[in-house]
Amino acid sequence: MNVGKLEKQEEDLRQTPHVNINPFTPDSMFLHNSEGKCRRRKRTHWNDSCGEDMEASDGELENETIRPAKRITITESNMKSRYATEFHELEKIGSGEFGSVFKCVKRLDGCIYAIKRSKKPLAGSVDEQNALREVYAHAVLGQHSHVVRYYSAWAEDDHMLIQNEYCNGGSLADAISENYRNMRYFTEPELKDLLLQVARGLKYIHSMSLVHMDIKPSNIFISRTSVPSTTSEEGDDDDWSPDRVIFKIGDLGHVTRVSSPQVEEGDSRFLANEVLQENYTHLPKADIFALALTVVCAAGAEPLPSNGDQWHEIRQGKLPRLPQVLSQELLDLLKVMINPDPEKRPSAVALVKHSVLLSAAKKSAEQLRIELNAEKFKNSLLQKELKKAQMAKAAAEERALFTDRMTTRSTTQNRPSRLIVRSVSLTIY
Ligand code: 809
Repeated sequence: MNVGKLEKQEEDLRQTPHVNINPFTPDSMFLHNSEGKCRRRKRTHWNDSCGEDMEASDGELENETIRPAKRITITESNMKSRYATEFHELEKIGSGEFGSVFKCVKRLDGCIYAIKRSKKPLAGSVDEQNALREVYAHAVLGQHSHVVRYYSAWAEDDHMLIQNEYCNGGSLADAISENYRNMRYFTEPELKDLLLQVARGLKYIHSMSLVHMDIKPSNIFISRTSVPSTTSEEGDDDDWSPDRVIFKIGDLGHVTRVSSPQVEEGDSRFLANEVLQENYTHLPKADIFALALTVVCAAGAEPLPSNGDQWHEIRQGKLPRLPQVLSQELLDLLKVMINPDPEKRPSAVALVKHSVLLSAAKKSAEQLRIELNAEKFKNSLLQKELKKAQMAKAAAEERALFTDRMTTRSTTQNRPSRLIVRSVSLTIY
């Protein structure tokens, strides 16, 4: 190799920014050949498939050669504590092996976020890879109404932090526990709505050639939004129709690619047998299996087994016993979703247009119509107010003009008329 060429390569390397390659972006998929080996390739753009506020997203880095070998690990930021500087901690909303989750308000924008703070994993460890996967997945799964939104991630103080959308209704697991205490269960329409909404989130995740791999009630978060009622003619602020419940898929720590996946098994209570057997040929259907059992939990089933005979019975396609009567069509749908043969389970695409869920789909369309009507109503009130204000202003001007005319008539001939001055200025205008 000649010296000039070597120098050129070194210069190229010096100028190449150290930026991680998100393995979940459609672009990076091309970087993996069929054997899953990484190839070097000129990249035409950076992270254009990520959502907004991605810190490594930099439109100025076009046509750069990527350096996959030199990966940026989760390193400590040089800031003192971004967490303390930028956020005000309101309360702890969860803790476990993974670390703690806090409800925080961002000082700058005044908005509330959920921030997970966990011990920084060892550089190069499996834990670090998982943590990075969570961030990569969030970055790609930018904005969908049924996937918890990601805002930022950073490392400091031997910890790593991830800032996500805050869902004000807690987790589905919380809602199920609360129901259990009150001897109440999700009703059939509520179960269909849950199934439809999570299936919509999964359809989106699967459409990006990714799989969640840890669908369960504690990873589904709830956002409650109130919409103003259309019934009140006065547009009374206190008149709100019941909450609209939105289910969102969260905790993307197990997300992996459909092809050449790196599978980190999720919770065994929701784990499909083929995944346990390390057969990864139909991973999206493992999410469908877990979704069926999630709905079963919401329907009031006893806590699911993590192993043993009952665990195997469920994997043979037997639904756990439920304390309420559900329609045969819904039971049949849940049953086919846990079919031992993953190919027989419906895809997320099939689920979102399934006839059994049509009523729920109609209801959510109806809900959207209600919200639209409420907005239209507010808009028409504002239009009326605006018209009133414009008319009042015109009347005031008319009155002023009239008063001016009266004043002018009563002035002496040799003084310039104020009316004329005014009309001149109006003409010039
Ligand atoms: O609202 C949340 N968004 C999250 O990403 C998240 C949230 C919660 C909540 C909701 C409270 O109303 C409770 N816990 C325990 C949450 C955990 C998370 C979360 C999960 C985060 Cl911030 C990162 C990774 C996994």
